[in-house]
Amino acid sequence: MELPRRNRGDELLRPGEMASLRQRLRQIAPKHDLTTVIACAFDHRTRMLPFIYADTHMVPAGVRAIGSAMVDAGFEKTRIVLQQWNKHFRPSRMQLDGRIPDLFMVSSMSMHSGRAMELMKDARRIDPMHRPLIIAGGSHAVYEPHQFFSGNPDLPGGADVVVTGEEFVLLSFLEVVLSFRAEGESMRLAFNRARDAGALDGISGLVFARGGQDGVAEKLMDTGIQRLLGDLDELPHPVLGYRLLEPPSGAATLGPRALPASRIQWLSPISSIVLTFGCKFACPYCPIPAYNQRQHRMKSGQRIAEEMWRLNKEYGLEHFFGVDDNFFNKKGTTLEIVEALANAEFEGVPLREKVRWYTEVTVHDTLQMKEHLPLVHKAGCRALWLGVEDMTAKLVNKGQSVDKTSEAFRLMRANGICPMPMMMHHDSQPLYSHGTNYGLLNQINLLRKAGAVSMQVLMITPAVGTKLYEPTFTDGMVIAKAGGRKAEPYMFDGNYVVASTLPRPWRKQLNLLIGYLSFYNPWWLLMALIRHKSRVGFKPAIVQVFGMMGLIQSIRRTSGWAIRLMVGKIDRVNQAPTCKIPVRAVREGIPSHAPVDTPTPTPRGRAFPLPVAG
Ligand code: B12
Ligand code: SF4
Repeated sequence: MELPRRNRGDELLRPGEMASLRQRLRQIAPKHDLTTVIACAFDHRTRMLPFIYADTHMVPAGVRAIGSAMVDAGFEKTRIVLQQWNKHFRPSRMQLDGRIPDLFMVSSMSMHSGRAMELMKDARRIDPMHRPLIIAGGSHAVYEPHQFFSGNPDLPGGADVVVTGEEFVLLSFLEVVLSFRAEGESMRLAFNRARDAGALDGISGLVFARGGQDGVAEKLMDTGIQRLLGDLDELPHPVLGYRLLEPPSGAATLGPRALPASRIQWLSPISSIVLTFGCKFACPYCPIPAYNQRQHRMKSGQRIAEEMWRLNKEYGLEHFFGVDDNFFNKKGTTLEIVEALANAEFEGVPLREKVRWYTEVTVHDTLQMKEHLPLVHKAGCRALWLGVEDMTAKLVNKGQSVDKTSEAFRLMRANGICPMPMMMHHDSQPLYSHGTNYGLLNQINLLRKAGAVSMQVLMITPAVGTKLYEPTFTDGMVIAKAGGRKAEPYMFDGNYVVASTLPRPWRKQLNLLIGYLSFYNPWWLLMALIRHKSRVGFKPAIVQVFGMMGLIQSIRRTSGWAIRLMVGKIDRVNQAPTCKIPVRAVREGIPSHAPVDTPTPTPRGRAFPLPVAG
């Protein structure tokens, strides 16, 4: 089920709304002297191809954005802890500025949600008088906020409140809670009073518990879908978040100081950066268009240039990864940004001499931009990731075909931009097909010939927040257990075969590895070295080295699962995860974030199942 959309015309915040909220908070912040720890949940068992380097060498933009928003609003005493770098961090032992923090925030993707729950459980070991207010956010919170709560009195835990939106929702929440906070009072007590007074009901983008004892939710209140920030120039500056990082360590506690600016570029040589959000396509396995409520949101070219320049100047960052869903989505907007980047100059130095950037696009839109690719290169772009999925467009059609993909790749290479295809493997695709382009190896071969520099192959997996999510379960495809091993959340990352109608899907698991092996191997490393005089230079060779290292991890991590799929008993489920805790919308109607079949008490307390949407 996709996230519902707000009423037409009411999807976005009013211009200036975010800027004035930031301003108001700055006025009240000095009275409150809050300390905050923001943890990024990360499960190290997910470390393999195709994300093996980016997962730990690019500080996630989500926690940085929340950190930037806190500092910008005047709450300077904030620290960001990455489980990527601080595997043994224990919230129950954290101290910041000599005291237990007022706020403990956790950001998580769905596949890291097991770790996120452990972090919150550990934070709840702090004695109740001093325990911080626990706030969860990030993409898991957006789609399955109920999973951050417990309804089981024997296993209390989870968050006090879940933010299902972005910076604006968090800052609005803090503004209201602080307006209830008496001097010296804990944020948790202030939150309880604000919630019980109904003061949080008007903030769209929250889920919190009502009733029950601490850590055990009797029912959940859903305040609805957030309004999105349309003009991304109103966001706090990303330079602020980098100052808050906890240095990597094996300790359970926090260090006395944040990571010095001089070490940032060594630990996080790639910087993710928000440029645009949204995509005009509507692929049924993708939650992005619905999350963005079909809006295309952007920063101005000038703002992007200034951000890159400042991040480069303050931290030496040279490589930027745009977190775009489809950067070439709207030609006019794209041209405005790339022209600004190509022409930007600071302190007499052209920006393009200082920075390189990379992002995600589609084949269709790359061809629309073909005459502008020299400008895109001039602006500093050196690689583009493209969701090719299936070159024959049998799985999904977003304007790609063998000829169009090959043409787009050749044009990119000719302009010094590395094409980085992302493929999807599925039940009906064979490993190899005679005389057609349908097989996985056939397509990988075609992509390599067309100039692909890297290769990503993921197995199609049920993605929460999509039209295909529930049907994948009800069709009986989703594997709950194989050979006695449970398919845990961290395995729903596309690298494990966890959804298939085949009786023995181990072949699919093996196909993924064979696909990678056909692309990343010593032979193609040698070829890449021999051909280094092309416009993309040594980049393909460097990618081959990382690819082979990642492949070793992929083999190590997924072979055991392949064997279980081959010889073990496979148990499948035919119902999508539901929420046992009743969820209620603060206003009339169906709660926006409740999964299908969740009990939803009406304002009069009657329970009825949700209709299947989408
Ligand atoms: C960059 C990226 C990556 C990078 C991450 C590298 C890094 N270290 O940053 C790489 C390439 C490694 C990656 C890999 C994967 N990714 Co990815 N990725 C993205 C992408 C494109 C951008 C993320 C980002 O930085 N966004 C910008 C920031 C500012 O937004 P944000 O993270 O959403 O945070 C905002 C809010 O969520 C909120 N928020 C976030 N945290 C918190 C915390 C608190 C307390 C609060 C209050 C609010 C809050 O406020 C933030 C500011 O607005 C998103 C899609 C997207 N456009 O967001 C997908 C996305 C995060 N990826 C996704 C997935 C599924 C994956 C993979 C499993 C691959 C796959 N099958 O697609 C792997 C997992 C790898 C791993 N081991 O972790 C999904 C996650 C879905 C989910 N339910 O969790 C997303 C959302 C794409 C999608 N399908 O919708 N990914
Ligand atoms: S083109 Fe990419 S971002 Fe757009 S809907 Fe399809 S998968 Fe999602």
